[in-house]
Amino acid sequence: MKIKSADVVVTSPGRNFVSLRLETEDGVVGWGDATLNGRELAVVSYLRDHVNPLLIGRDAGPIEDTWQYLYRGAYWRRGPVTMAAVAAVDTALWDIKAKYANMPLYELLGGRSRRGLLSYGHASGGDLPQLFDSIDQHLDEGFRAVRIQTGVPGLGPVYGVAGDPGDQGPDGSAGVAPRPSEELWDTRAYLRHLPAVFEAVRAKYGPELLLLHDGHHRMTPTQAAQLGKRLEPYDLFWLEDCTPAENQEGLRLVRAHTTTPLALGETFNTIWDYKTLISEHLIDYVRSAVTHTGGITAMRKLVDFAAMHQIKAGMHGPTDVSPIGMAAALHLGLAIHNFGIQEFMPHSERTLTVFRTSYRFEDGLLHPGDRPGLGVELDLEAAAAFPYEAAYLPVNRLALDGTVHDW
Ligand code: GCO
Ligand code: MG
Repeated sequence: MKIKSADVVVTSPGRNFVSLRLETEDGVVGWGDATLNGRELAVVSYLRDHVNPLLIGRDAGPIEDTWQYLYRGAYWRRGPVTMAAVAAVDTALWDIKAKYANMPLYELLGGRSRRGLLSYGHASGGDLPQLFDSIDQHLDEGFRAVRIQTGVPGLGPVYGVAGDPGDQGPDGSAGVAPRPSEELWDTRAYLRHLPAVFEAVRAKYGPELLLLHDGHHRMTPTQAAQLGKRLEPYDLFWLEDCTPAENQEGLRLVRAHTTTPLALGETFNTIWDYKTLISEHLIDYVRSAVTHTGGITAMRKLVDFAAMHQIKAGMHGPTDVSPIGMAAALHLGLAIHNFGIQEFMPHSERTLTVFRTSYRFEDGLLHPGDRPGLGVELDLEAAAAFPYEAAYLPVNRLALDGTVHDW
């Protein structure tokens, strides 16, 4: 079960994806996702120049040992580039192990804990009629939960709302190079506007529909506490990334003032980033992706730690997580007990001509499928038709005076 080859595949079928392909001497192939939106080539180099040479000739079996070897052995720990690279190796090794066992990965992780994974889609609109159309479309597709984002009166395009130049639609941000687009922001205008949006949505759709919102790190703890309080009557499933939370203790203030459930962590990359948030139960859902948090091995430890504090998994699933990373989340989410919800932004048809998936979405639930391993194979020939395109995520500035702001 020795690793014979380790290769990085970069492809841009509408947006950039970085994938790691490991092959054992007896021809078993494992795939890992190493996509770090807007900084893709840094991970490519980390893998190609520093990690892959260490993998050749190494036994594919001892996954924990390889994880520790790459994490501790580098001396320089943590960080999004390192952890995306470690994640890709770890995920590819789990894919290989499950293929050897001839089982879908979730079986190796303990077997299923549920029929499928509750998932939420992104409903958005510049104004209420557009938002309602988008919600209706998601309901028609079978979603039982929707994330609600809208434009803010007086502001231009807002990230996360359909039509925004830096939007996370299926074909995302590819092509916005050579410079990030810039958007203008006004937190007070946003705070005045958002409660009325949720009031209108609840009035139209009733109490059952699960509603989420992403604050995208734009508030201070005080502003987040105000928003959480004002949204309480609308019974949110969660309010996501209300602050950047690098200062984990800041969430104490938010928590003390609102019972709106909080989700956080899509930009975090280790369990340490959550230490205070989890041990003091300052959040309700962990948002990390397998892709950005060191793989299945590390994500499993994180969700087990969260479980001790009644905190659930709500793994990040935007289109910049590749279908390989999405499949990894689905296998893990199916197996663990403390699963909460899975974000699901379907990839474009073009992306799915490169990544051959076997996961499915039925009646609002996602299922990873029953093929051995992750159940996703990358078609190398199809991938080669879509070379890398430099692309950036947008940058946010305050409308008042142009100060760079969190986004
Ligand atoms: C989400 C996110 C994404 C991120 C994107 C950055 O909740 O899905 O906030 O839209 O902004 O993944 O690369
Ligand atoms: Mg988010």
